[in-house]
Amino acid sequence: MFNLVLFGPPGSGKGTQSMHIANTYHLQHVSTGDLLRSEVEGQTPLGVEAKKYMDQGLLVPDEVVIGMISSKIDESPEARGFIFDGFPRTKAQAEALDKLLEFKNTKIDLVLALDVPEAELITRLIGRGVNSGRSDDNQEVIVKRIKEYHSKTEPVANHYDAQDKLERVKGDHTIDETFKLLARHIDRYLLPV
Ligand code: B4P
Repeated sequence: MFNLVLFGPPGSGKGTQSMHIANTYHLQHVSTGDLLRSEVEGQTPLGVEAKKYMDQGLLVPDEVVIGMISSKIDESPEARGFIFDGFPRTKAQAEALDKLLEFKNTKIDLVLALDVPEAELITRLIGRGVNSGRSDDNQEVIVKRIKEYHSKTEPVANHYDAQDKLERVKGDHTIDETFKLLARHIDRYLLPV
């Protein structure tokens, strides 16, 4: 089994690249953003709670997200591996994921961190907001999400750097060019299917 974390600030292209990677390498795509949005859409108790945080550009509490991930992994026992998109986003989530995977006799193999300048992130997210209707893609909330990233999520990179699993990739190229840069790292572990 091969497990990959795609890491980066809001709008760095985690969701976009994860889909390509999941298709190319036959990995199970797990996006906490998508899972949370589907709970919000279904107006489940979890979704109603999560929406309060997401609409303000804040991270959803760790225990909510960690529980969701555990059941998602259990749904695909035959998977070739997982690509975690937007998770872990705090040190507590990273530690919980390490424990969870150890319990399932597996581990994170590689963490690819997308680097994109802040001005480009804001342009992309405002652009996405025009079409997506996402309530967290407006300038005021985007600025809060980037602030939340710097204070709570950036330290997760150190967690994986200390385990010698972190590779940084420039993510301000076109979608195809960025994918090629990411694939170079993945190819060292796994062949496309
Ligand atoms: P997410 O859904 O994870 O979304 P994101 O970080 O905003 O976007 P991503 O990096 O995936 O960018 P994308 O590919 O879409 O999070 C949303 C919210 O959910 C969080 O703020 C938080 O509240 C909550 N949440 C999620 N996970 C959580 C967790 N683990 N713990 C707590 N809370 C959590 O790309 C953005 C745009 O750029 C798109 O329009 C795309 O088309 C464009 N784009 C991508 N690559 C490009 C390129 N190379 N060139 C030009 N444009 C590009």
